[in-house]
Amino acid sequence: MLVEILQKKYNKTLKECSNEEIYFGLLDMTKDMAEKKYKKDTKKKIYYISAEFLIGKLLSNNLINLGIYDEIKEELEQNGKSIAEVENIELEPSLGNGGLGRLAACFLDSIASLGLNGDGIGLNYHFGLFRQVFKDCLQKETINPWITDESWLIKRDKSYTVNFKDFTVKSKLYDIAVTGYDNRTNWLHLFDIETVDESIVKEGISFEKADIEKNLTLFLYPDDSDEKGELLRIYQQYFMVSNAAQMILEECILKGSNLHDLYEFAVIQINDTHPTMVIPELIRLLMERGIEMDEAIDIVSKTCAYTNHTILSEALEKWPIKYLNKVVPHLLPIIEVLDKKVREKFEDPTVTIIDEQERVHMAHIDIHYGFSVNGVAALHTEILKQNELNNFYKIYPEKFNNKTNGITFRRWLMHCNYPLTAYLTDLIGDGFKKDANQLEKLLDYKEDTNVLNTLLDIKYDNKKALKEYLFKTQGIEIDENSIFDIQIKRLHEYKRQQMNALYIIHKYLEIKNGKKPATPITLIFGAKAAPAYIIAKDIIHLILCLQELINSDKEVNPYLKVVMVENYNVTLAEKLIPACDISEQISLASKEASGTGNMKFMLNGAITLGTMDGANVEIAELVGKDNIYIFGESSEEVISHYENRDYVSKDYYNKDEEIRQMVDFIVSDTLMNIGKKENLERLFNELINKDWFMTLLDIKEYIQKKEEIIADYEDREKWSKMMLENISKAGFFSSDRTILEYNQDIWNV
Ligand code: 73E
Repeated sequence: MLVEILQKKYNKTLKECSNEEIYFGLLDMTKDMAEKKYKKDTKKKIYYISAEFLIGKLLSNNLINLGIYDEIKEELEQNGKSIAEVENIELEPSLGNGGLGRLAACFLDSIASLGLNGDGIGLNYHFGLFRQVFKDCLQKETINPWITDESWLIKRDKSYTVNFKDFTVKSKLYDIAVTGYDNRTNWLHLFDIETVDESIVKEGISFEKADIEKNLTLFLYPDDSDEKGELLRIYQQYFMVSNAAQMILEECILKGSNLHDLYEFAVIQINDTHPTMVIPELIRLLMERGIEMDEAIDIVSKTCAYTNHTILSEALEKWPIKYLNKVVPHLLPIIEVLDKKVREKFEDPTVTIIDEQERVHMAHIDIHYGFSVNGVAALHTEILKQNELNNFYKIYPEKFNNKTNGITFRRWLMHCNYPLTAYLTDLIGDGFKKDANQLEKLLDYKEDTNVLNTLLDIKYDNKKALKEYLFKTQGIEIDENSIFDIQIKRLHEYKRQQMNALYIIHKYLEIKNGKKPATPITLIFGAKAAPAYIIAKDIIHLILCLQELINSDKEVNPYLKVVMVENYNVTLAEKLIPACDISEQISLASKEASGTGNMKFMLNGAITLGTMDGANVEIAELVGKDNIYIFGESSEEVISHYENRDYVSKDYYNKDEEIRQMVDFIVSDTLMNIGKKENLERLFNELINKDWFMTLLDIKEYIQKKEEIIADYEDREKWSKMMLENISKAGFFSSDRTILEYNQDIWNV
């Protein structure tokens, strides 16, 4: 079929086509096949609204899900072509920044793969999240264009009118097919406007924030450190949800809803608070269509469910009424009624929607006016119930439920780790591809030396593949015989990349003093820092300075190497994860709601070094304490430090010589000669005077545990057994399991 498409499109044979032509041929073919697998709407449908969908490249994923990957791979090989090179042509859509967006993408995959009728709704950001480049050991931001003339986007003939206070826009809709694995096709609906003007972006990623008609869908999370930036965020959110609400009502009416029964036709999952305005917007639209306000509120409350992804207070959105009035004044009368009703029913001032500072608490709207509130891992949900949202839990215990996150094994095993998938299929059959729990069959081989050795061999080959990829794409050289210790995630103080950096200093000083590790260690980082997050950027600066120092020190570099990959994204994650030995999951306990990287690493046979936080807790329960390396204070202890305000980083610094040595090194002449005084000093001061996320609290135990895991790496048999245990128990973290739970407890479609 591909041959015919290429013949028709380019008048060439497969052999004669360039990789680019083959890519575009496959694109046409796949889009066509996917469209044919679309099934008519069922009565009730899931709408997953999210500001982010970090979908990654789609070609291989779609070929796998359509069941033609092997066939195409072979056909290309027979004609002297490589699927990997064809894949390189595709640009990664940049529609998300981290776990929340990647989760949304995994969920869409599972919804379709389970044959459920459910679509995603979001925005078509032209430049998405910025592209990260390093210059002088600093992160710089540039645009990240990903939309080409021919792409996965399908332009639809659909448009809605969205009214803002001062002007009106007409939306246009693009769809991307979401192919289920051996199952139906659903859609990711991405809204955009015609008037966006890419040329207004000047140096880096700066642009005129006030010109909304030109910039509305240019960037994901434009810098919101000033008022204009915050207003733009509100414009984006309202544009997203107004389109969503109009589309949902239209579809439901078409299926026969009289709108009084909307909740029998639609369930809306609100992914964090970014889409919260869908609640007042739907109420408004129902009232426009003649439904009384009280009933409209009731209908919407039975239709919407909310997922909370974080307890970090800075991430819980609170929009000033003043700003909402500038953008969407027509929503305020509704929000005021929602607030009034809460005040009539409850005396507790902490559960109101509008606070004394005239700010609207978006999460409070979701909790009062949605029927379900879920956290994303067992510990996280407990913390929501007992601490962060306790006052709400006391009012609505029945609304709270846990849905431990998951990942799609199609992308995070079958696609990214072809050799392991093939080997597992040989050993235990391919049942695990649809029923991830069958990975447990691997446990039958836990004493089988042959199997254990093969797992080690596959890991080694993946390390070599990563080495080649990094050399080719980033000019970075690494040694496949070293231990690959990897920390890849958004850069944030609570994730404590700075603690890992302090470990590097510790190891560097040790090697300088003549204590050399048995096997060389390669520490790999990948992380983008939000453009306005100064300390996060300083941490990147520190890591890049250490990279430069260590990699050019002949005494140290045979034993230690530091690599920070540029522009970390899904494509890089797919190469890094299968090659990893040690998975760094070292957040301050209580702060990482779940984590999903931790699951991807485990599935690919990496061993976790982590705190009892987020889904690490569930990983530890599943694999048992002999197959994971846990350190650090517990979430209860950490929460009590915050309550009692009794953590003083300076005390840790003063009383411990070793800690002092590591921290002081940040501002040593050695590093100052490489890096920038301002950045290094700022980070140093932050660590000793504030350290809000308690790096120094756990650093000693961290170093100790890390030495232990590194020492255990030498025992190859023990290590491969741990790998096998981790792979076998990863089935629980399939997003198919998560989605079945969402459907059973929340959606009921
Ligand atoms: O622990 C992760 C979690 O695995 C959490 O930090 C992340 O969501 C993942 C999926 O559940 C998350 N991202 C955000 N909040 N939590 C967030 C908040 C504001 C803007 C962008 C992302």
